[in-house]
Amino acid sequence: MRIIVAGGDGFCGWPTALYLSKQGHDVTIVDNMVRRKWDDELRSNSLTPILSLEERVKLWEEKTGKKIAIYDCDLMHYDFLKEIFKQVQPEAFVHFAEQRSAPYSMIDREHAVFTQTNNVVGNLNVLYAIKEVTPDCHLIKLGTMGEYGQPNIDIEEGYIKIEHKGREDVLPFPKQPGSFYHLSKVHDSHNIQFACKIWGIRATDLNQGIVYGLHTEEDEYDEGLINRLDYDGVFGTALNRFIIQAAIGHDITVYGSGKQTRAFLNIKDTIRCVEIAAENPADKGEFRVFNQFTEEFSVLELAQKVQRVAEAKGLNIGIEHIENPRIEKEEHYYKAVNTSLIDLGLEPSLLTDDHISRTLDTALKYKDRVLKENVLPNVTWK
Ligand code: NAD
Ligand code: USQ
Repeated sequence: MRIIVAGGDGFCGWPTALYLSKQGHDVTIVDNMVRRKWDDELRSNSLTPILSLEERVKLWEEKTGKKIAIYDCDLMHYDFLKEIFKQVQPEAFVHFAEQRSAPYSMIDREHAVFTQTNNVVGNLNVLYAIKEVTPDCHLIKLGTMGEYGQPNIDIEEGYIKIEHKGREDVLPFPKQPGSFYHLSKVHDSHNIQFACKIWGIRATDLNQGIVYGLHTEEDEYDEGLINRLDYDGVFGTALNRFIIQAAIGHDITVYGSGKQTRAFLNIKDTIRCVEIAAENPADKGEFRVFNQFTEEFSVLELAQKVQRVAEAKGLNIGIEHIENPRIEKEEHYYKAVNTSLIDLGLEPSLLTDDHISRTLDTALKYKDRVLKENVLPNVTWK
């Protein structure tokens, strides 16, 4: 299958591109390298040293004989994007290419406006390119579980049957996102649903939970293929961040009580879910929503797991409950449905101590690269 992976230089996109290439797909990466520029802006870095995208794909070809084409293109530049669609004629477009940090979107007005413009307009351009060039192309869009927020009822996969004043309908599940970033994903979902309805586009919105992990089978070919790993207070996410904190001997930063519960999945499952979506495309005009996660944990539970695994390696790490920089519920009900991808063949890689241990070993290997001043959060919602 001819597949474009937009955002293929990023944390989810790079291992997905390698995996799909290994499976024999004809993969093209579209990315404008802006994630690397945000590191410069924030004076931060990836824990793992990463090669340039050109060097990465060259190394992949040397190791496997498989070619991945790359375009340094901003999805905001419609003419260039449309030209790429004409040249590649994609059958699937996997869309990871957005600003994905909630704290980054909450820094100030400029960052909120940038996040929503980059994400919403970029996604609209993709929808128009599909409509104008390859109307059969399946859009596989990365959304987020955070679109739903934490309602006091079970979270369904995209839609809920509502009975109201004696009538009933199946309607989009209510959205209560918790940052301007998460809101951008809600706006994207609405735009995609509308485009499916009016133009007959086929789309799958993958409402993904928090991704943890680093290694996949594909990075075993060479250390130079290693993925990026974020740890700072802006781009680092709960579990990975805690493992890196343990590696540098920093107390684990639990915001508030840590009773906040979220949906999680291993990066290996991210790539498999995208493959499953590609192999089972949505129908023409269908706006399909899958909840892409495998397990639910509270933040404190994860901190305790990391503390325990670190202790077994002789690292005594504390857990610090710091004042929550976000405005979010800390005590809440959380239960979400995630059966669609499992019904289509996903076999979850559940979180084990071994998994935490392996990521911790890599974090220990690169711990001297950590810029310690970036570990505590410095963006608040207030
Ligand atoms: P990332 O920041 O590591 O990668 C995103 C990539 O997209 C970067 O390489 C960046 O340069 C590129 N990009 C951003 N805007 C672009 C634009 N306008 N044009 C071209 N390229 C652009 O993020 P990630 O962690 O890989 O996340 C990928 C997607 O998955 C995002 O849409 C995110 O919202 C979603 N997601 C991520 C997680 C997670 O835990 N990482 C969880 C749920 C959903
Ligand atoms: N948290 C801590 N300590 C930390 C970091 C985070 O307690 O050091 C808490 C936060 O307060 C929050 C929870 O952990 O309650 C999750 O925060 P996060 O930064 O790990 O994740 P989030 O901001 O939700 O964003 C990440 C990705 C985003 C994706 C989202 C999936 O950056 O791209 O959309 O996870 S979800 O959470 O399902 O919306």
